[in-house]
Amino acid sequence: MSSRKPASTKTKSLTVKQATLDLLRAFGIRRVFGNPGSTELPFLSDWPDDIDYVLGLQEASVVGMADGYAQATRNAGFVNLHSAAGVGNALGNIYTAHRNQTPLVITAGQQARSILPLQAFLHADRASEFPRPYVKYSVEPARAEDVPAAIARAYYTAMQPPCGPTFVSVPIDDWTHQVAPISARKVAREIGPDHEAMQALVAALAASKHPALVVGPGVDRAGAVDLMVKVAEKAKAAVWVSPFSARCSFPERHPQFSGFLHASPGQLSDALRPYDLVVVIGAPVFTFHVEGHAAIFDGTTTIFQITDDPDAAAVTPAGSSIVTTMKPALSMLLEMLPDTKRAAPAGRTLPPAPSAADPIPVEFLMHSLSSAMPADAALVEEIPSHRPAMQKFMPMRGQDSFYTMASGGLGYSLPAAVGMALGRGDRHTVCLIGDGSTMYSIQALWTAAQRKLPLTVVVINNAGYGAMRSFSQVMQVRNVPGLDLPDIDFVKLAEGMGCNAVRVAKASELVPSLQRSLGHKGTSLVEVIVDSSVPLLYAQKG
Ligand SMILES: Cc1ncc(C[n+]2csc(CCOP(=O)(O)OP(=O)(O)O)c2C)c(N)n1
Ligand SMILES: [Mg+2]
Repeated sequence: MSSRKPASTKTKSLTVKQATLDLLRAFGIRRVFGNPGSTELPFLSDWPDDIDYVLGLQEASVVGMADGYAQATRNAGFVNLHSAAGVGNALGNIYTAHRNQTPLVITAGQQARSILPLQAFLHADRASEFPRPYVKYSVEPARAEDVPAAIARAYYTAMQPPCGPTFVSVPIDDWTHQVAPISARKVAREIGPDHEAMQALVAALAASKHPALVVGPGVDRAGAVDLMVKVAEKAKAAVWVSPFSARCSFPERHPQFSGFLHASPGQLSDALRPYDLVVVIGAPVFTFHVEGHAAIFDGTTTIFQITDDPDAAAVTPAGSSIVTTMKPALSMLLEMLPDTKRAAPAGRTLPPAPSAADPIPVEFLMHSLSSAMPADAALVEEIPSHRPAMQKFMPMRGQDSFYTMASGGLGYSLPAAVGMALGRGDRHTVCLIGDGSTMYSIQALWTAAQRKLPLTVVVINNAGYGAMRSFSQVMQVRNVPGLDLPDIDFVKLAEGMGCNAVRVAKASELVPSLQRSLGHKGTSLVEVIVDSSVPLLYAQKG
């Protein structure tokens, strides 16, 4: 028998709520993102001055903002939602946080334990199951006293690579229970690579005639872009971006930067055909969006993967995977790589600047925005049909410069940009977003305007779901309803929520409007009416 005292005899000196707030402070969490309801009131009562409650007006925006903020600050975002309905509204962006590998601790209110058996108003049935499978840990603690430890566990689990959201459902009457304080602990998160596996990778790189590195969001997420550049330069390898990379992990003006891989098995295989060795770093092998033959897996190309995600390693169809966090792996690679006599590969050639025209060509908008943005600005993007144009005309800087969602779920980037702006201090944030995408979580603008966040939202208005028009062509389907979005006035919507806003329909007005908006101290929106013709996505050339 253990001689330890049973837990119930420990000193009980504070409430579940105080213990939770103390944990947040110890974890360096100074903001809580939420939308309140009756089941959360005991948590929110007498709110302390040192923790900022960030109000979002719909739960998709709440979670999107927390995600952007967590990415900007590299600490878990803390979220407080309202029972089943609040979690339901949030689910799309919880899925996105899972795909983004963003650490979030999501709490939700629950009805009082005593009336749960009566299926009371606002109760959540099987609350911990609702956000699964997109949370790494999910619980409604068995006892009120277990809530702070559950929140601590949710934090450590969310922050451990592969990072992601976790969930704790808290009955309304738990917050006022007495509990023993719990201390925050240090949990080291880097995991080093297997030495033998790294030796095999180094040998393959040394023997390769034409190696390619395929970099994905994991590198930028780990703050390892500078290391990545050193490895690429030492290896004299071509550098490609993994399909749908949600962050920029390599400077896109670097001479070895070769371009973006398509999420099409055929096109990706064609692009990688010249290389005898492909090393995928911080990305899945590979994220596809359309069907096709992945000749890359036929056995002629040697494939290695460096990933912090054991699941990503497990689903990889070919080659060798090394499960490790990025910094130890890239440092070891840099140390072990021998100098090479290979000639450095020639990177991509950037196209000439596009010309102004009316209606405004999207390419001209991209180029103008890229030139007008301050050097330290970050871009948060959700422009499904215009990504190829952005990739051509807006070369990103590198570390912490570019964000989008890894999920494909719209309604992420506007609130994420608001959270990003909140986490980036004085440095400007730009959200580049389609008219359709803007409408999914439009109320995030209100939070930004209230707080006068340094954020410029550029809405590309092509009066519709351009990507769906384009996809209809790719899939050869006709007469699809629901793709046109006429008569949305983004200036009025933004002004109605307290933002500065302007509409631009003439190329001659574009640059001055962008400059004014980027210089504005606070949140502003520029609606740009563009040529509504759509590029053919997954076209063989382009
Ligand atoms: C939550 C969600 N609903 C629907 C879709 C399907 N979808 C993909 S792209 C797209 C159109 C987006 O329109 P817009 O933001 O205007 O960009 P455009 O395609 O015109 O460039 C839609 C509806 C999605 N990806 N996510
Ligand atoms: Mg559109």
